[in-house]
Amino acid sequence: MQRSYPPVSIFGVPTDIGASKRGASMGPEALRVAGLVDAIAARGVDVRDVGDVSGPRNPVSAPVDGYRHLDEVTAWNRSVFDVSTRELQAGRMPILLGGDHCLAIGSIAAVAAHCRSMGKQLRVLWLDAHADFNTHELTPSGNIHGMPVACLCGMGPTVLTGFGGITPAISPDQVRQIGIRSVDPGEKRLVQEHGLDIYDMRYIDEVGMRRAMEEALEGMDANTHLHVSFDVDMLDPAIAPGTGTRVPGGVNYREAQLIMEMVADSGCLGSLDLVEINPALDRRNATAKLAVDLVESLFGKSTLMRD
Ligand code: B3U
Ligand code: MN
Ligand code: MN
Repeated sequence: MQRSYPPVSIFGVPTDIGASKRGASMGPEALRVAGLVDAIAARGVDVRDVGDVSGPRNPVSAPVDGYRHLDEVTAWNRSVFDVSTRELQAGRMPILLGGDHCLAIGSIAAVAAHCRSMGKQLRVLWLDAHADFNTHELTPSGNIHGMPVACLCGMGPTVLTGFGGITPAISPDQVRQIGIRSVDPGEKRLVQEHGLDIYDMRYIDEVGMRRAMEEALEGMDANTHLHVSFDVDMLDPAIAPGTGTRVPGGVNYREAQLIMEMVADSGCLGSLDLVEINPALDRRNATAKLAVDLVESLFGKSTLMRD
């Protein structure tokens, strides 16, 4: 099926400010070198690379009150929020090239505000090995890339929960998480308390990716904006070694393709984060190349007769 997509704006956010391992700051260039822009253009999409957002350097400091680099994380997310908002208002689909996953706070807050102003429903598909639902009290690391979903749901410092003027930006019932296999003990309790809809690896093993995705996408319609937040550590480290917090037993190549194809079939894709690629840990840019391959499927490229 030939689908039409809105024009796309790609922007890089070269920082690893929310992580403790360095290197995700090189992610945007790795994705460009792997041919992301041409791959999307080849799908017949009007795509523009609007360049990189800038922000403070990484001071590599210890957590304070449970947060590492809170001021810097706030500054980067403010810029992400502004660029995402600008592109959405121009009628373009923002694609954020991270950078670490803390940046989803700004991008999803922008999408949520935009959906409110347009009267659209928002669904967030969170592809990750981790639930990213920690708070400053629960976190084992102080790393804010382990907290974005909680911040978006209103649990976090006011500087990170207020983007877009409405707190919380989203509610847990708008989120579906796929690929989860590493949740900290306190985080697990919070996830359960808030009823987060998690399709963990055990569930995927038991029922298969097709059914998991059908359930995750259930209830969407033509008025739904689907935001995909893709942390590459969802993928099995055997195929995606270039990421900072590798967890064995992840999503395999075929399952990942199916996720992207089913999102494409929904016709609802409205925005995307591509985060946590760490070229310093990669093998010959394999993880960025795989991400580009998967993005092609997200934009409707499929095998055989379907595209
Ligand atoms: N849950 C752990 C590990 C983690 C979360 N997200 C990433 N790593 N990338 C934490 O530090 O919060
Ligand atoms: Mn993540
Ligand atoms: Mn992760």
